[in-house]
Amino acid sequence: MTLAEQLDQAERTRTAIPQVVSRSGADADAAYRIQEALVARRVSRGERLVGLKLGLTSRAKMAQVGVDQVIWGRLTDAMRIDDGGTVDTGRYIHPRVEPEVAFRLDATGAATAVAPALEVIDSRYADFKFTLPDVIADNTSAAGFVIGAWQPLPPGVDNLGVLLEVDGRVVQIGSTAAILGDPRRAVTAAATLAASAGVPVEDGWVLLAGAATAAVPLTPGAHVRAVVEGLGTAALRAAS
Ligand code: 0L1
Ligand code: MG
Repeated sequence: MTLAEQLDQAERTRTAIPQVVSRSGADADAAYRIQEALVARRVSRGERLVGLKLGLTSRAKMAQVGVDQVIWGRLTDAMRIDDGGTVDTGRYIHPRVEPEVAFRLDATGAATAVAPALEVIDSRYADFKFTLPDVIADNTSAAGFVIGAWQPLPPGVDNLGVLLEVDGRVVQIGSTAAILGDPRRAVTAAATLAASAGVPVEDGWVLLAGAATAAVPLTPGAHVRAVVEGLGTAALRAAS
């Protein structure tokens, strides 16, 4: 089996695997090619590319997983969860959830709107442990996302308070400043990364700019909400 097939199978069977990509000697460039092949398998099964994500854009996230570079991945329609919708954690291996800011992009890669968001991440590696090439090949742990109501772009989004609530209790506090210093930098970074990878951005694509805090485990029955100052909320419920 190729490395992309092993990651695909891990996701589909909800079975964690060892760090096969770094063990193969793949570097970051090779890992992005594996990611492309992995997502192509999803597309060949009928999923549609709907956007991009940046990962590890904050120090909190880098410290949480011990990898210190910004990385990017691909979002498909199958990962979308309605705002306020319910998700079955049985779809995942060991899911975590984190509060984000999302941008809607036009075909030039420019942002046309902004929204509060939640990202569900789920490493396909045992114990959520990986190196840089492993996590890149694993499509940056992408698993699910919720977008709150789109808002017109305000003059600044660089220092908005962010809360992550679980069952009405605040479990993480952060600021959008944690996302590359200003989440708008994610828009520029994503346009550059997509162009260098030959990925044409489509009008209406979503960009998950990155998390404002560390991620927390997504457990059955949990009601999770991201609150972003001035932008509103994005929420999901994990089925019990
Ligand atoms: O969206 C993210 O920041 C996740 C990147 C991959 C690392 C992780 O699984 O936490
Ligand atoms: Mg994220």
